[in-house]
Amino acid sequence: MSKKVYDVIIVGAGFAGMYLLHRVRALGLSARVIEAGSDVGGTWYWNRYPGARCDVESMQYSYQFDPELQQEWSWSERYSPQPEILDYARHVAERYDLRRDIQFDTRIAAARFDESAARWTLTAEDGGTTTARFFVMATGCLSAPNWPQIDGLSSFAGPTYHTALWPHEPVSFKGQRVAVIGTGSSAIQSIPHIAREADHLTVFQRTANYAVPAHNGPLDAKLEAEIKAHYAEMRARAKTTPGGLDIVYSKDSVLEATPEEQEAAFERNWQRGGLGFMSAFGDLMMDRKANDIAAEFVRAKIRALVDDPETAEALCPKNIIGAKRFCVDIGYFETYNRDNVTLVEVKGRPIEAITPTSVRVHGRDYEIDTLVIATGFDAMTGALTRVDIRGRNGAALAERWADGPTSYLGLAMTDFPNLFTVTGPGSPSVFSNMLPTIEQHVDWIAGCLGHAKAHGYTTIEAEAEAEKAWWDHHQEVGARGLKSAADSWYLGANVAGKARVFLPYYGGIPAYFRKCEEVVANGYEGFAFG
Ligand code: NA7
Repeated sequence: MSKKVYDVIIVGAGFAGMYLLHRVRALGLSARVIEAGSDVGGTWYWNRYPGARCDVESMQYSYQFDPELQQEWSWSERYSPQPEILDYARHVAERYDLRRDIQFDTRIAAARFDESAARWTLTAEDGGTTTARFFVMATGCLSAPNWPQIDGLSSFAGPTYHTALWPHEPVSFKGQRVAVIGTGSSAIQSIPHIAREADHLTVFQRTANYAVPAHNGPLDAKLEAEIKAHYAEMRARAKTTPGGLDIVYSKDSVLEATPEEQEAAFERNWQRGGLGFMSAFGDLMMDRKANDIAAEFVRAKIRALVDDPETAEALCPKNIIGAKRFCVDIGYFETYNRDNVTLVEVKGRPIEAITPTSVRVHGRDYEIDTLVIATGFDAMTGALTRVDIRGRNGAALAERWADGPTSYLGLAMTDFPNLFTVTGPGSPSVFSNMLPTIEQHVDWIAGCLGHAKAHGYTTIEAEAEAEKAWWDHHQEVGARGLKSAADSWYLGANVAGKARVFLPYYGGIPAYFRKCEEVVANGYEGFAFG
């Protein structure tokens, strides 16, 4: 690596890292992006399993910082498939000439803050180092794969694929007996594809998940033209909603609605499809009785879609709808009507072992040729704590966060001067449409770097009191309603030994964006400059 001292090192060349590079260049700062993959795209570079696609509608899952970019790009489907989103990322890299400042195939292992020089030095796995004044982890919320702890996993003799680390070469399931472990979003997207190709597919399900149909199809040209004619208005409307999506959220109570009104509202949302299903009523995530009504509507749909009543019942989630990440599916439940698909429940009787040729559950061996692991991520914190980050006085981030993270606005941490995180814990991040949220964080960070440059500051650091006050508020908001009741990755509950702490900010986009703006308006309140 180069011995030059940069103004900014950015780790990650996903949508966050790419846009930040563009912004810091405009400030006249020198920057280097370091990326573990061989190309741009972040999550869309790694998650290339069959059926991978965005479950936010394409017209909303795109950059808005450049009106020309937003006008010139056309999506082919209502929900973009992964290869098309990756093409979009590559187009952005070309259009803004980003690649010349990105170093690919380099995974950062450690970062040290040198207090006397007020600089960060990053060390890659290959031993190379890069030094800069400022350091930004643009490493994504869902990028550190979570491997299940199952005896014998590494002894399996056939190919093993993790959905988050899918090979770049084509994978064929023809003539194979395949096992999928997990039934989260990645599994729900990939299972219909694998089932169509494999000889036999066995799905090992620990927790059934709620999914609403995508009703995907070619993007309606008239709709595209209409949105493009009023893109700015749509983006502005989206910023007034809790999740940053242009969806109308009802304030009505489901408990006060008649059964006919309930059915009509849920059916309307079911037919529209997608993540907006829970917008039908205002109290679905506040009251268990209200939530049960929505849950029962989806269970009835699952029972109608799946022929075998026993399988249908096993596929019916019994937990709070919307507490775990909602899924959007294309033919998922119908897949269980195929003769070559078997569902095996492993709730309360975990997978005992993986042998060289089988998955063993309750003393029975399910013989397989190929194993697909769809067990998700060490979400929100994993990509940050897997790098050995040492701040002031050698403070180690992973140690500091052993009992759960703390952060000021999901942007910065006390004792880690000049380090920013994009969509870090304590920011709305995964509770929102990620691309606009990334842009808001990048804009904020770029603004802060510009402020430091203009005033000749060499250090910026979150103040302990401000960080604590924000974190306390964030935890208090997270405990409201039903979101915190489930064992979800939003709380770190999916990773063995991980502290159970509410991670994404649940106060909604408008309140969060307002807070970030107020901090700036008050002279970067809660930050100390040196
Ligand atoms: P998720 O949503 O975390 O799903 C992981 C799945 O794997 C989930 O069904 C888990 O069951 C299951 N799991 C995890 N460990 C095991 C073991 N040991 N045995 C059986 N089953 C297991 O990850 P995804 O990749 O699907 O989606 C992540 C996000 O990416 C998604 O929400 C979108 O935002 C994009 P559990 O529910 O923990 O019982």
